[in-house]
Amino acid sequence: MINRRNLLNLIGWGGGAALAATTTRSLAAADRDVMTTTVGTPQPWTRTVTPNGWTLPHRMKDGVKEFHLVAEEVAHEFAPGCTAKCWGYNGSTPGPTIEAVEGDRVRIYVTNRLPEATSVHWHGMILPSGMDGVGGLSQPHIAPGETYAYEFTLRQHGTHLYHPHADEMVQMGLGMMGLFIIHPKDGEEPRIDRDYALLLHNWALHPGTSRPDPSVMQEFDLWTFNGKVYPATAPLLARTGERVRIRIGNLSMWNHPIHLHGVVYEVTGSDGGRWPRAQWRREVTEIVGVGQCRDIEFTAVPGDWAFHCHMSHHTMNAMGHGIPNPIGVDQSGIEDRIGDLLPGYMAMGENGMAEHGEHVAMGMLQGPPNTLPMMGGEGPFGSVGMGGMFTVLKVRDELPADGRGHDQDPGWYRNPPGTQARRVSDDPDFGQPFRHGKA
Ligand SMILES: [Cu+2]
Repeated sequence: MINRRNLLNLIGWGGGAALAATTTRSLAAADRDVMTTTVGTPQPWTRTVTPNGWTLPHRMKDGVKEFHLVAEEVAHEFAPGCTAKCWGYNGSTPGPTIEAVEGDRVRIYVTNRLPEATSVHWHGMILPSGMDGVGGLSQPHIAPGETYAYEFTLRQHGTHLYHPHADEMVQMGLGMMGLFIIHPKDGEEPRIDRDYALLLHNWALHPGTSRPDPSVMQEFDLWTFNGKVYPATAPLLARTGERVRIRIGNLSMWNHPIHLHGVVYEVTGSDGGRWPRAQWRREVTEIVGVGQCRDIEFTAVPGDWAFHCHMSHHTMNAMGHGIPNPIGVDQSGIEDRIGDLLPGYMAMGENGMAEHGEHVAMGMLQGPPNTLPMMGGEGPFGSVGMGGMFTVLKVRDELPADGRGHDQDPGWYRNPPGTQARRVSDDPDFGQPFRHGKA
């Protein structure tokens, strides 16, 4: 029987990795089939989908699941119009998601194709000290050109991470990190219909440059879900009534309050696995601290729902720092006077900053090369005015059932009659609202 798993075994790692990179979405959609046909009985857990990312193929060897990571430089696109020379694994940042099951014995080869030494730490995992991947402490560093093998048994389940513990300011600042998902071997109730995983990161990719600056500590330019900024972040799809889990890991330099519209979700797990029910919390915003993982679950309700970090600067692209604040400042005449020195100068920001995005979209403003507008993304009713850590959860009645159709973007939601905000007047004096201090 040819299925995804033994197909990948047949073609080996190299071909498998290339195949996975090009057909991630269709493989993800087919995962559930594979898991049921491979072992004869349905797996009691649901495979994880990594939006904008991919899952690392493995092969079985003498009962051990073998994976192979390659640390290397990658050409990465944050969104069309903005690329950078980053570091990652197997051709991408974040690296591919490693997915396994509690009880598995795993052997993970790490080949170093970087110009400096590295190591891989398995973040949050219970393992022998010598497999913990701290260069110099638990092992010699992996020199350029060398391959090391890590081998251990997975004694837990949950949302975990991997990243270097060698020159980590540089290596993580340039994008070396990935998700490591371990499913519970006995399954979980209630069962998850769609399981998504997102890794949070920040990048000091200064306007006009193409190499992230690893020395920056706070003032980042780009904030990403799985290495993408909105509008390049893939929407998360679900069918009405499905139980959805979103796993969120954070290896950035900031804590991120992650907010979902449309539902009150439950925070149900972390690196520590799916928590006992009594520990679940009902929230609409959950801080995912640096080095933490959080799982949220909810029942999908139809609509287009914003899913984003609630730090307002984290839903912006190409942040400018230290610029003067012109809000409410009369700039009349300034344009002509500065225009003599700087042809094409536009005095903006007097009424807020939304016009920046509009002007860029209209082609009136040309930013530095390789630099995204501060905010972007067109919705069905105009500019969404956001970038960065933002995406849309799209829930529809008509999506395929059973967790399928992760790649079938249904377009924008059509609000049923009577359920959409509408204009009732364009007169500022409309109505008799009470306003503090006004007669
Ligand atoms: Cu944030």
